Amino acid sequence: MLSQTMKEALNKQVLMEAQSSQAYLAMGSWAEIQPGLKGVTQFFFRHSDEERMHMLKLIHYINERGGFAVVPKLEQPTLTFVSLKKAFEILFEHEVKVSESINNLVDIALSEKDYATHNFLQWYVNEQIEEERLARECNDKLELIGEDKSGLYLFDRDIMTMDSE
Ligand code: OFO
Repeated sequence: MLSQTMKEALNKQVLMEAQSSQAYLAMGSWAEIQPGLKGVTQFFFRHSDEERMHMLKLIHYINERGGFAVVPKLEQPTLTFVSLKKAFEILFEHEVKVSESINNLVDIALSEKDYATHNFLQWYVNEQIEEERLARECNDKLELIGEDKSGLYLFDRDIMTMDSE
C-alpha cells in the first residue's frame, strides 16, 4: 500500500512523463516540416511514444498498489525551435530534470522504507542514465557539426539507429 506522500509524488511523476511525451511530440511535429529531417522526426515521435509508456507504467503501478493514478491536465509545450541544436539542448535539460525527479522519488521510497516502490523505480533510474547519455551524445554531435550541412545529413541518417531502447 502506498503512503499518501508516495501517491502524490508518483502522480507528479505521471504528469512529468506526460509533459515529456507532449514536448517530444511537439518537437516531432516541428521537425517534420523542416527540410531533410526525416530521421530526427522519427526519433522525436518515437521518443514521445516511449515517454507515454513511462507514464503508463507509473499509472498501472499506482493503481495496483491501492492508489489512484490521476490523468493530468497538460500545458501546451514549446512548438517551434530556432534550430535543431536548440531543440536537443532543451531535450537534454529536460531529461536532467526528469532524472532529478526520479532521484527524489527514490529518496522518498527509502525514507518510508517502501522497498517495493524503490524496486519499481530502479527501472526508471536505469532508463534515465540511458536517456541522458543519448541526449548528451546528440548534443555533442550537433556541436561538432555546427553549420555543416553534410554533417547534419549524416546526423539525420544515423539518429534512426541511435535510440535509448
Ligand atoms: Fe521518461 O524518460 Fe525521458 O523524460
